[in-house]
Amino acid sequence: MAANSASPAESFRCGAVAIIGRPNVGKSTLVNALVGERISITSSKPQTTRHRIRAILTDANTQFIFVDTPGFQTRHRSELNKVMNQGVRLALDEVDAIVLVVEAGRFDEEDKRLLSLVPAGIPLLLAVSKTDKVRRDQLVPFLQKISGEATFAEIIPVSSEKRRNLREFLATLRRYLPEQAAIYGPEELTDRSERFLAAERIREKLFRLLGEEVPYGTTVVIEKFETEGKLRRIYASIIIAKDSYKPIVIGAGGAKLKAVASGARIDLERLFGGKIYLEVFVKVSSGWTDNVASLASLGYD
Ligand SMILES: Nc1nc2c(ncn2[C@@H]2O[C@H](COP(=O)(O)OP(=O)(O)O)[C@@H](O)[C@H]2O)c(=O)[nH]1
Ligand SMILES: [Mg+2]
Repeated sequence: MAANSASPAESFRCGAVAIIGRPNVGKSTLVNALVGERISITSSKPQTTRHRIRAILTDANTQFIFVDTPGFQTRHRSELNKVMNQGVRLALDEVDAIVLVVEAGRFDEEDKRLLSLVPAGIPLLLAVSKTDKVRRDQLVPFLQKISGEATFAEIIPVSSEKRRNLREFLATLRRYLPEQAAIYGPEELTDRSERFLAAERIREKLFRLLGEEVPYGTTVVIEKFETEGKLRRIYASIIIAKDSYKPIVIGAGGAKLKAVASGARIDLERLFGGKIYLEVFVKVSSGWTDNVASLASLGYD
């Protein structure tokens, strides 16, 4: 993908860019739209993303390393949320630029609080997301208003859904990256393993297919991941915090669990480019979201 119009003779740039913003503003959707693959999971529910994840876009003269972060968590006061908030802070320490994402037409106290966490000395760009949801005559005054809220190096309105302004976004961002050789190979899309991506994709289906509360008390671990030529055999457990979630996750006649597994399988076959055999089990681990030891063993760092 030609991300910008710089000539090939220009020196190569490579850098890491943290994508931050309150839950649900469209950070993961933006990262996926930029790299052209669904690396990071998304849903209409806040706090879908729980881990820092790098998604990499390499073209002829730039390597962008996007660090998608969980939004800064305010909704549930659990150990899990504490761990996720630490993750956002850590992400900010190791990047060349920071992109704060806000939703077109909305800038409130929560966004302001995030702004106050941004370290000085790193270029801060503002991406105004979901511009397809507002009228142009509403967008312009919003952009004017928001430019007074902080010193943004750039303000770029985008729509991930309509792929509006994404090339311009990349071309602008490129200017803030250091001149240096690529860190990742040209084919690499993420720093995360297939195992991690598989667990995440199952978790995405739980967020998309289950009601309001249950997804926040569930996680997914991969018990076994075997590769035989182009076939991947994946055995996964859905870990639930309460016994009472079990019938909800399984559904009548197992229908819900089946929908979760087949949705994840179809996505993963596309992402990995090969057939997948997927088996999913449900296990109870009481109160795992509040237990520091469980969190560590379930892969929350
Ligand atoms: N209309 C519209 N919706 C979007 C856009 N980008 C993201 N969304 C939706 O916003 C919701 C949250 O997106 P997500 O990327 O998970 O947000 P995150 O929590 O900031 O990572 C999802 O339902 C997305 O489909 C966009 O450009 N336009
Ligand atoms: Mg996200």
